[in-house]
Parts: sequence; C-alpha cells; structure tokens
Amino acid sequence: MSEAFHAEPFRIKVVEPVRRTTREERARLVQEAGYNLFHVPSEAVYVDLLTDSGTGAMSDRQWAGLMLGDEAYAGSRNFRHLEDTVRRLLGFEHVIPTHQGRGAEHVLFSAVLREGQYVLNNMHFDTTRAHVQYRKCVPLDLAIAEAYNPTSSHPFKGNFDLDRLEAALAAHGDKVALVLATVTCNTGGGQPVSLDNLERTSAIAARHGVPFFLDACRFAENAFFIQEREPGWAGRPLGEIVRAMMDCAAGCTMSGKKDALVNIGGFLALRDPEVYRQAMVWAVLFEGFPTYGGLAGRDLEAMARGLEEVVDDDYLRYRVGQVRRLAGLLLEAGVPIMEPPGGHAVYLDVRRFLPHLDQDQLPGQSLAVELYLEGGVRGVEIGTVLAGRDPATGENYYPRLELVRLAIPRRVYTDRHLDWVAQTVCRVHERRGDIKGLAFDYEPPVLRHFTATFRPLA
Ligand code: P61
Repeated sequence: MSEAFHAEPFRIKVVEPVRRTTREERARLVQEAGYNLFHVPSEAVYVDLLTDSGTGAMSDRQWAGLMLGDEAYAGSRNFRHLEDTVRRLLGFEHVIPTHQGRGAEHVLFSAVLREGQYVLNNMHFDTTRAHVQYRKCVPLDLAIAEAYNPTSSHPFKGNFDLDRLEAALAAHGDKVALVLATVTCNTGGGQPVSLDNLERTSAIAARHGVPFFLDACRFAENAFFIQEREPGWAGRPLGEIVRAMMDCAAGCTMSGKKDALVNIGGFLALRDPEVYRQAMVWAVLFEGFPTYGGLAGRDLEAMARGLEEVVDDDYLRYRVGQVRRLAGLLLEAGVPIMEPPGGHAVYLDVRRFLPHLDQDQLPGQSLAVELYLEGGVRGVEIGTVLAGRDPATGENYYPRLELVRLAIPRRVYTDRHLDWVAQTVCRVHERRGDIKGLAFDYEPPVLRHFTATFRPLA
C-alpha cells in the first residue's frame, strides 16, 4: 500500500446531526428491542456500522441526477443511461433493473435454477443462500481453507478452492446449475478474489458446461485489491481490471446499494439473449416492467451516475484506506480481527474475543449488543444467529467463523467517528471476561437475525 498521505477526495456540503445517548437509555432501548440491534431506532445509534448497504452518501452529481428522473412506465431515458453505463463499464449487453440485489437473485434463479440443483459459490451471502434454498436447491461454499483462518494473511482470501470446485462439479455433474463468485466475499470478511482465480474458476465452469456468474455488489473494491496486490495487474487502470473481472462471467447480480453508491437499487446483467428473455418474464412478475424494475426513473439515474463514480483510484484508496485505518487501531490494541481487513468492513473475530462463550451462547450477538451498550456503536453479528438452520435436518449450521461486522458506510463517517468506534471496541475488549451470552426468546424460521429476539443468560 502506498503510505503517502491522502485526505478524503471530497468535501462535505450537507450534514445530518447525530445524537449521543446515555448508557441508561441504551440499556433500556436494547432490552425493548429484545437484544436485536435491528430493532433499535437509528436515532439512538451514534455510529451506525450495521451495514454498508444503501447507507452511503450520494455525490452532488447523483443528487442532481434525481431531478432528471424520467418517470415513464416504459422506455425511460434513465434506464438507457444505466444500460449504456453497464455496457461500457461491465461489458454486459442486457440489463434488468431490480429493486435491490436480492431482486436480481430472485429473477436470475427463477430463470436458471430447477429443484434439486446445486449452486457453487466461494461463500454464499445469506440472501443468496436463502434464495437458492427457496428454489429447493443446494448452496455449496467452496472458498480456500485460508478464508476460514482469521490470522492468515493470504492476499485473496475470497478465492475459490479450485480442487474442491472440480470435485463438486465431478460429483454433482449436470445437477450443478450455476457457479457464482461473490466479490468481494462478504461472509468471509469482505475478502477479494484474484483475477487469476476468477479466470480459472470461469474456465473450469466452462469445461463442465456450467454458467459462471458474479455476485458483483462490491466489484470496485475487489478491483482495487487486484490493482494493489495481484502480480501482473498491479498498477493497471481500475477500469481495465473491472472489465477483465466481468469478462470471466456470463452475467452478474448487483446490489446497487454497495458499489453503485445508491440508497436503493440493483440489477441483473446478462450476455445471453435467451437467458435475458427468460429472466424478463420473471422480472415483470416480481419487480416490474424491465425498464424500471421496481425503481423510479430518478433511482436509475442515481445508480448510473454512482457506477461512473465508483471506479476511481482516489475514491477507492480513501474507501479501503478508511477500513484499514480502523483495523490498524484495533490491531494495535490487541483486539482480534479478521486479517487482513477487507474492503468494506472490519470483522471482529469473536472466537478469540470471547473464548469463554460457546456458539450456543450466541457470542457474536452478545458482543454486538455490548458495543451498542458501551458506545452507541451498532455492528452486526455474522455468525451463529445469521447462519440459521439446515432446512432438511433443522440443525444449527454452526458457521466456521463467528464474527461481528463493523461495516463502514461509503463517504459518511469521518476518521474521528471511527476513533470513537475503536475506543468503544477497546473498552469492551478490556472487560471481555465479564460478558455473558444470550439465548433465543423467539426464533423465526428464515433469515432469523432480522426478527429474532433474545434474552441474556444469567
Ligand atoms: C450487507 F444483515 N448485503 O452486507 P440487497 N450479495 C451480497 C450482499 O452483501 C448483499 C446481497 C447480495 C447486505 C445487506 C444485508 O441479512 C442481511 O441489495 C454479497 O441487500 O438485496 C447484501 O443485496 C443482497 C444485510 C442483507 C443483512 C441481508 O449488509
């Protein structure tokens, strides 16, 4: 990494006040929320690191674009702007807007998955896994072993394990519907996938006649890591790297709420006109006419402009640099995190943070609650609660990683806010031995982390 000093590549034009709360107030609110931070009102959160999804700040150029929304039911000019941008930047001919990323998953999977088939991913994100299972298909995670080792410094921990990929394709043959690479790999810590690995994965999938897609939510952050770390690609223009990533794939699902820098929106992009034709049928059913896909014309305009802005050296250096700075403060204080830090978040390694709690005591959720109580900082558990149960057996998944994610919204918080976050985490770390676990009070059948409630264990 270049150590040259770089300040934010923007200045601030509009501010939104945030309020400090007292510990007593937070204790009351978290109890009322059933110890589920999704149920805490956002005004009572000082630094909100629940997600980097849809929580970023748009640029003045994006805001100006909102005024140019063409709200026609069909053939909006903003759709054409989005389509042109996706063609130019990503190289996919066909674009179907969707209300967000999971809408694109729903449309794609409706078109290409049949009951009983397999989807092979480096690591499925939870909505992707849920959509695969909803279609009665089997999601398999095939990331390299280093992905599950929080102290491994492998530069591309999101990579596919190519031997396991070959083995899964050999074992399940024509029952494999799709190979999907999630860039960056969110469940594994926001870790990048190398271009070499994408190319090899794509070639293996092609050899088995299976289409290869990207879950491209954080494609620009992934490209930044390739530019920084990958032999042969270091220093090459980001636009070229993005294009090389996309060239590996038959299409992508995209949540615009991440690297398209918008508060709502997504799309499915495709090369094959036949898959596009099939996908459009489902798009009409679930999302809306394929030139608006559940969005207003103005949303499409903001997304087109966000895609144009995100592939930028200065922006991405700032973006990844801010995540890295927070990680550095925590490491200096001896706080265990997923290393090296990824592109959008710092992930606390709960197994080493709270070694006295076992997974049934929901240590990730307990730690997330403690961070809120301590400093009004809201993160999210990516562990046992999120993983859910195997629908076939009803058994808990017990993920190999138990993490609390501190996801940094794009262009929203200053480094001073993140100093506060570091201080909060360090204070909790100092009293970690006193932290007790949680148990489910109410456990919903799917995506249980959103609506579950908990009670503290004595
Ligand atoms: C997030 F707690 N991510 O990271 P949509 N693929 C990938 C994602 O990261 C992703 C989607 C697809 C979120 C939001 C989120 O249980 C949760 O636009 C790699 O959110 O539909 C979303 O994109 C889906 C947080 C989603 C959660 C579900 O925070």
